Amino acid sequence: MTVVLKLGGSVITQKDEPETVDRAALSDAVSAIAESAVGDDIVVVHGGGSFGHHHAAEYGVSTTEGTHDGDGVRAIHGAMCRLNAAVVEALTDAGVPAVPVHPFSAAARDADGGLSLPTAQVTTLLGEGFVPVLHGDLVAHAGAGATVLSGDELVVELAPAVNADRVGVCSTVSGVLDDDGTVIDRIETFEAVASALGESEATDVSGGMAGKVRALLALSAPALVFGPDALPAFLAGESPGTTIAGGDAD
Ligand code: IP8
Repeated sequence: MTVVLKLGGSVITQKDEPETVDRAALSDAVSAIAESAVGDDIVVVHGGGSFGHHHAAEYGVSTTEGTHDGDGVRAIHGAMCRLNAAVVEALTDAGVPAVPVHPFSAAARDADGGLSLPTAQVTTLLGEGFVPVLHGDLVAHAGAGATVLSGDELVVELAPAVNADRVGVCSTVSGVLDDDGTVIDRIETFEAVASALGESEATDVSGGMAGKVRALLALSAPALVFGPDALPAFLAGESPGTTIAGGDAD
């Protein structure tokens, strides 16, 4: 079984404290991964939380608004590398053969925003028994300098590259929520949930749940969106939270 797991930045960091890891939450996530890493091939991707987003806001950088300021690039990428080092270290301490992979060093966007992400490094590391740990980052962007590359975009690129059987998105909410705040059990088409998710978000692949759902529907592997408490269940092969059925090219 090959699994791509995204740990949301707001799950593993303290959102309102710049560059502060939520040690208890990270430790819980790491314990769950350490137990399941024995049997599965796992690629971990983590988001920015109070590391990347804090600096990205300071320099006005987003997935579409870039910067040519080298100080800004170093600040944002450097913060993400520090968070990545903390995640890799925690996994290592738990006995997981985790190794860092930094997307900024390899990926690029063309002038239309199209992402090119070499993945041979990740597939090879996985084949050699490592647990590659990638992170939301900056990416060289033709015509824009450097823009944000979100962990969600990485998940969507990586899942087909590693032939993932399952994709997990561990976020602070317990799934994709309906209008009335109930977790939607299963999503098969975007149309079925568009009104609940809000059309305005639908065009931004990395912003908001609508963009996330749209991108995950395009994968052939099922993707599950769930809260931190459900991570052990997901890694045990259960289906907590919302299952986004793969195969919808919409
Ligand atoms: O939290 C963002 O990654 P995300 C990374 O997955 C940066 O959107 C650099 C802000």
